[in-house]
Amino acid sequence: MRTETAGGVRLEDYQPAPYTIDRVDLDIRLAPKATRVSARLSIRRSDNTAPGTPLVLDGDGLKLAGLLLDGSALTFQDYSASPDRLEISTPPSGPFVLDISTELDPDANTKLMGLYRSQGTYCTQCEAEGFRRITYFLDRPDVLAIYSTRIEARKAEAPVLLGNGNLVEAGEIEGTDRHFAIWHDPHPKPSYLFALVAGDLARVPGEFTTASGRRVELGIYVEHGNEGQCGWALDSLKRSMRWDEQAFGREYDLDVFNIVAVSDFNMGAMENKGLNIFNDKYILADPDTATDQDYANIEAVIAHEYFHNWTGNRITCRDWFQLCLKEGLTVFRDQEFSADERSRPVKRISDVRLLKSHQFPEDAGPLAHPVRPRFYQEINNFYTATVYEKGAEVVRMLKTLLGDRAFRAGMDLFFERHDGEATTVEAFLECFRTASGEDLEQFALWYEQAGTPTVAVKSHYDAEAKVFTLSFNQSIPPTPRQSDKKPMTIPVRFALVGKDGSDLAYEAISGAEAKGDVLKLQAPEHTVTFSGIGERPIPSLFRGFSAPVILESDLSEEDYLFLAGKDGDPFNRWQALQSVALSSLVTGTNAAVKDSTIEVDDLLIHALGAVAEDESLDPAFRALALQLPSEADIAREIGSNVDPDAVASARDHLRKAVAQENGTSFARIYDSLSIDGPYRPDAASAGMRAFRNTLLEYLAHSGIEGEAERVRAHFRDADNMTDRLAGLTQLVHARLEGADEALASYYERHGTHPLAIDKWLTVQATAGHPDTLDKVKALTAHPAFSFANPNRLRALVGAFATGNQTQFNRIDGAGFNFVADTVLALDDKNPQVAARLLSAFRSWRALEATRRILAENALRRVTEKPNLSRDVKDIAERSLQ
Ligand code: B3K
Ligand code: ZN
Repeated sequence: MRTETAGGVRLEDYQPAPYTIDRVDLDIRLAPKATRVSARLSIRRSDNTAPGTPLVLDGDGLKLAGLLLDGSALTFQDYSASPDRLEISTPPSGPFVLDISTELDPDANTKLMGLYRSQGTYCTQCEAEGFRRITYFLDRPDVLAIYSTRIEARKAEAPVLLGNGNLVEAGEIEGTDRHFAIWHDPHPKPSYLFALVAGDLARVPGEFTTASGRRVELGIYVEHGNEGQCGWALDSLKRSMRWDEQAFGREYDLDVFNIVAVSDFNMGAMENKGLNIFNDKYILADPDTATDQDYANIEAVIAHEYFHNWTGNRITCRDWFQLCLKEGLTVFRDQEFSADERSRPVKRISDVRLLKSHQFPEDAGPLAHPVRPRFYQEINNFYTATVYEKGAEVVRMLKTLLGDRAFRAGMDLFFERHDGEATTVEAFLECFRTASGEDLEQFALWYEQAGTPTVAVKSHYDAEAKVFTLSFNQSIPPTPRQSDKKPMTIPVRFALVGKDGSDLAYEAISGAEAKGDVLKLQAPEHTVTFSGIGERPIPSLFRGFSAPVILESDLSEEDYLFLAGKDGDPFNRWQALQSVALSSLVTGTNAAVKDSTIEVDDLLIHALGAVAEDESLDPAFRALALQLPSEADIAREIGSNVDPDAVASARDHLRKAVAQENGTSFARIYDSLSIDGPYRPDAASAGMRAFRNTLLEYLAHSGIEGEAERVRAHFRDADNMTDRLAGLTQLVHARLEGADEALASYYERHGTHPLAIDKWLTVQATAGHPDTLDKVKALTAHPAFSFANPNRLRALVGAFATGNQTQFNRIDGAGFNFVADTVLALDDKNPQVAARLLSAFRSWRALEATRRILAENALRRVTEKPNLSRDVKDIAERSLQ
């Protein structure tokens, strides 16, 4: 698949595989330093392949220990083998069997790709190209085979042996201390979905009966002692299984579904067929160590991986350019699941916040790429917010444009037509075209064009003619390798809001296609006219964030504040307040840059106070509405020449002003909020805590006498992690008296729980204080920190790089240098995690000149390392482009 000569892989070079592998029989004899993998591959020539065409299998760092073709040894002229490649020069023209033995050293595998050990447990990670680190293979997603896996290990070392599919046989090997298990997966799958786990693990059992009556045994496997932290994950799994039946008509298709939690994992989780492997962060939860956000994340990730069983596994990707076909779609599905399980508007706001904070900066910087890229150097660098989150937005827009029924019909057709296939974005869209009759040619540009479109809107009301006009203009900025952009199909869900807050009816509409409350923009400019409008309306546009665009509107602050109080769409109420806060924070930043007084906006301050007081609103919503745009949000809005210190000053200033002005009311509301009974992770209780903790943040930064004591008490009296962490964060970030003692007492309580330690590291790494970098450096030597563990590394260095705008972007460049040094030190050991860390530089060009030069120097220094990994090299070079 990889065309090394071209220096990367291109979509237009796609060719079907010259050979097909129908069956894979693996015999894996595990040993920590010398694992023997015997792979029997049943291979045949593809239809259009000329007889005698060489067979080239992928490898990555492999040691060949044996090779037979149809049972006979090959001579040296018949094959060539290197760690990265095995070529059979003239394979038989009919079907044949290749027996390949390789020898692996799982203990030495620090990349955590292929077969490795985590806390003594053998486990695998094969997506995207990890299977080639286990055996030579056509390691590409369009080669679908049926796998049988025999796993053998020392019984004492690995009493539990797990593989994909159903267990067919297990037993002891007489006269030895070893045992085995044979797993068979009847569903053809690509190699990236292969998995095995072997270790001394505890099993938390469950069961589920599918709609058609199949009884499925569920198992969650964790390290001994963690059994009590799996209840929420198991419950989330059962709810996901039911939801997929109800919402999409998708049933589970094996007799077992196992999940294993491991503590060393490069990402969140992996959807291997019938054997999901998870970062333990997305499994383990109890009230004392997990926050409400952790509970919500676990629910979402469990659902996401489970939903991949259909969108990803049964229907997979033809090639890695189609990654969004499984990822964007599956994110959309998990978002919908969480929305149904929780509050839909609150979920939507959270998702949009994530999109804006992660994907918008990516799309605006040097790493911008289309939802479906056309070129890559290293595919692992394309598991991005653009492929996942923007990919999900594209599916959501499809639903908005086609309507619920046609969307579901399109999905049904996709499952019906492509089950068992490795397919493409085009095939996916074709199902919706067939189901709806709509032409989706222009819509498909959402997959092709990178960059966030801007939609500028001007409104005009002619009272005499009773006509209201909206003029739309769309533009898409140039992005790397894409300078000219075509206009896109943009769905605008809208209403014209009258004085009393109701949606006004209109007699006729012209200037753009409209279906119900959705306008379809297709041209660079549209002048949309509404007739029969008896009063000047305030337009509420992009309700529910109906398209991932930047809206530039001519509404005044008063108009926005009106919408913040009256809009029938909760998302736009939130958005309206954010817009006002953002523009006020940009003005404040400009003042801070000039060292002049930062004026505060009284209207905004009162509006925030009113939201806090409004009991008709869901507390979870009030929490979100009260949270000011982040420093990164403000920086993005400013766009260029950003001074992160000025941004932070403006934000701190506004936060303090809001707190002081509303202090009495916030304190009263805080006191009135109490949650009776033991901790429960449901959305309503979590929303209440989020609201109370948001008020606490304001009070902590208010400087009002007595409030520091409130924060100390909040920390001290907390009976759950959500509140304890909120108290700790405010004590540390607001530098209140007692912060150090709180850090020490937290450590004493949670020092043996790695996931709780991660939170302790992150609180310290994200404090916007001048001594933070020194503290972070010192923490890298703390016994609880481990450079080799991705979770610890992300919690400390990752959080510093992405969650601490002022200190990562320090004016002396020390923040950049520290992160660059960490990337360099990590590069040989775990390039994937190193590359991800380096992408924290993605917005460096938007900084003011001094910082910009220092960031560029740090990036250049990274590129100079000899033998730099392909992963890091790709990110560094694209960042500098
Ligand atoms: N499919 C995996 C991600 C694999 C990342 C490989 N670098 C998890 C997920 O998206 O569900
Ligand atoms: Zn996924």
